[in-house]
Amino acid sequence: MRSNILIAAAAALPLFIVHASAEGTHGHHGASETTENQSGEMKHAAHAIQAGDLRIRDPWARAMLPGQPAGGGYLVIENTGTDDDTLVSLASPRAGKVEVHTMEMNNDVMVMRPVEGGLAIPAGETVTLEPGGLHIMFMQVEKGFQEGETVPVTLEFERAGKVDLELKAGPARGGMSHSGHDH
Ligand SMILES: [Cu+2]
Repeated sequence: MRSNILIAAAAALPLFIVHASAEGTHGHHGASETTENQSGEMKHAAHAIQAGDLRIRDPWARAMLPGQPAGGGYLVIENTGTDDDTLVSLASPRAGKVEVHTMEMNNDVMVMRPVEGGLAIPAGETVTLEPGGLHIMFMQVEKGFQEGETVPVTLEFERAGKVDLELKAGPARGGMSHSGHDH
């Protein structure tokens, strides 16, 4: 699984993460978005939002550390219909700018880039935004997300239209409270 390869690669390297955005490049050191435990301990209220043919579930955001200017958000989008859709834009009152980013290794550097032209949600497929891979990036965040609070975000899809969601802020990076598979 591709994201696991990225995680493994990231764990083995001193990380330097670069946001390659349209407004220029800003980078930050640290394990941003890459150290999430992938084994699924992060359980969320099993609620899903239906918008047209799209089923959106497991929305959550990462609580942010003091001084952290950008935060990650994650969710799963399932297209149960027969028409492709596209996530064309995102907005949140908590962030000056919200984008969908890809994350990949490029010459030992973890690079995040905005998805150009919108994020395709093909008919019959499920697109997962998760730590280490595709993610929602909240940028220009004035007040960092605190664990336990909810972060409103509006997704706009080409076909399904606007969908309002709340992302519950989970533990900050490095502060994962789960320590095993046993609940
Ligand atoms: Cu990002």
